Amino acid sequence: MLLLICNDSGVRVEFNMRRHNFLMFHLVCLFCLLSACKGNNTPVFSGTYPVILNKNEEGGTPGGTLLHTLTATDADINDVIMYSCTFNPSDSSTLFTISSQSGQIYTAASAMLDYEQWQQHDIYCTATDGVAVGGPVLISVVVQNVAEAPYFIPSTTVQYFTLPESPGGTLIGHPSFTIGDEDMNEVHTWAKTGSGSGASYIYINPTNGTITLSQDYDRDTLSGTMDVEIKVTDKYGLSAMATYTITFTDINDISPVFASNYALIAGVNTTVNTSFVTVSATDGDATSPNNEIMYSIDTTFTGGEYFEFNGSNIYLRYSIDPEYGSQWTFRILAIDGGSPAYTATTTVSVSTYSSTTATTTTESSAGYSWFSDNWLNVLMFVLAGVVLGVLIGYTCCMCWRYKKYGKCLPDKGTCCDAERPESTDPLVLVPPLATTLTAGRPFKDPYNCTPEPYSRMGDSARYDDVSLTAISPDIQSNRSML
Ligand SMILES: *[C@@H]1O[C@H](CO)[C@@H](O)[C@H](O)[C@H]1NC(C)=O
Ligand SMILES: *[C@@H]1O[C@H](CO)[C@@H](O)[C@H](O)[C@H]1NC(C)=O
Ligand SMILES: *[C@@H]1O[C@H](CO)[C@@H](O)[C@H](O)[C@H]1NC(C)=O
Ligand SMILES: *[C@@H]1O[C@H](CO)[C@@H](O)[C@H](O)[C@H]1NC(C)=O
Ligand SMILES: [Ca+2]
Ligand SMILES: [Ca+2]
Ligand SMILES: [Ca+2]
Ligand SMILES: [Ca+2]
Repeated sequence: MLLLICNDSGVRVEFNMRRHNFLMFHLVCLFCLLSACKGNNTPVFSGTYPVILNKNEEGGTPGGTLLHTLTATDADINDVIMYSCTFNPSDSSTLFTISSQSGQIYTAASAMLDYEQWQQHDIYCTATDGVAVGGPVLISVVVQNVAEAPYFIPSTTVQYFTLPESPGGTLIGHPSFTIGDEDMNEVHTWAKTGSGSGASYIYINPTNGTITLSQDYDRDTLSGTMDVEIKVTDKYGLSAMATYTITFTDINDISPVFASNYALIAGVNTTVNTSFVTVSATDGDATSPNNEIMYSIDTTFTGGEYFEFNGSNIYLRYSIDPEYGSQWTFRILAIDGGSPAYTATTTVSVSTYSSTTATTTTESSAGYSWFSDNWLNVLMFVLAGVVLGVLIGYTCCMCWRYKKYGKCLPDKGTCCDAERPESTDPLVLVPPLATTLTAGRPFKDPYNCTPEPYSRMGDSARYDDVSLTAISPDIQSNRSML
């Protein structure tokens, strides 16, 4: 009887055999030695496990990085040890490369650790000599988060917006990108960087990036294009920037304005078929057609057949015949090209005067006056005023005299009696006059007024001082008249 015991320490054979079985014994022993029953050692991992590796995600741990080298030993010197690993999660297998012979564990060349996807990869590895298996041991790769900047999808640096000139508060529009960010639980904040010509015109909602006008934008006074740089920042302070270029289009929000009403003077000799006035209006809008003006005439007025309107020019159609009127008033309309259109009107008054030339005048707010422009007119006006004043004064004087003396003009020779003071002294004449008068001395009349009898006498004579002691009847009658 043969008893074959195979165990780790070798082969022990106990037998109680018969000789004829001896050959059989040898064959069996040979078989045991050559095959399963030979003595074998199991590979043993050296080092301490589990191994925990903290590795940064993404670029923090580039592809091909050596993470760990497995080392197992086998007492059987000739045994070749092969390593193999399994992964938890199983998808992690694509992230790592294991060299089965060297036991080196690398990150895969084309893959990256991603904290946001898996925070930990457990790698269980065994070593085998082909018969016995050592392990498993655990290598844990713990992925560390790395802050990543937000980015625009699609990638962009400039955004364009177009909108009509608008009041403050108007929504400007939505950028054509969305924000991407690899980090978990991100919070993004929007802001202007402050650069760009339009920084003061834009409000950006800090939580969702909506942009609105912070104040009125008047295309009619501003250039129509502005830039504003915006920035979106994540909770780690990482940011992305883009420039918004905003274009404002002109809308028809301003009416045409006539400089003035027109007061015109047209004469019978004003040339027919030749413009005698050109009306003009302005429109404050920035662009065509909002600021283009078409003029037209409102023909619903009497005498309209006289006037032709072409472009902005007014013509006489026929020579003015004063028999058919001397005063016309009509309206000229200025209509801009916007949609809807705005209209302004001005009044044109035409009156006739008899002159060989037509004069046009405008009643403008600047206070232009044809009259004061002409110094000759002013001079004539002043002279006329002086003459009128003199006439009025003279008339008043006459009236006063009439009221006081009962007649306008004094009698001849008594012109100054009115001014003679009321004398209490008697007028003394000393006769005989003729004897005391001496030639060569002027006759001195204290009232500068010679009574008629004496003035007649003194026409050709010269007198010395005269004392009149006798009052002639003529003089007395004069005095009583006063
Ligand atoms: C952004 O937020 C403001 C105020 O909270 C809101 O009025 C607006 O509609 C939001 N915009 C978007 C695009 O969600
Ligand atoms: C003015 O023009 C009209 C039409 O254009 C013409 O019939 C008329 O003879 C012209 N008159 C003068 C005075 O030129
Ligand atoms: C109006 O003006 C245009 C150009 O100024 C001229 O060609 C046209 O003959 C005028 N029409 C009339 C009716 O005067
Ligand atoms: C118009 O002109 C003619 C000659 O050109 C002249 O004889 C006539 O007096 C003028 N008429 C008036 C009202 O000025
Ligand atoms: Ca981020
Ligand atoms: Ca991250
Ligand atoms: Ca306009
Ligand atoms: Ca406008």
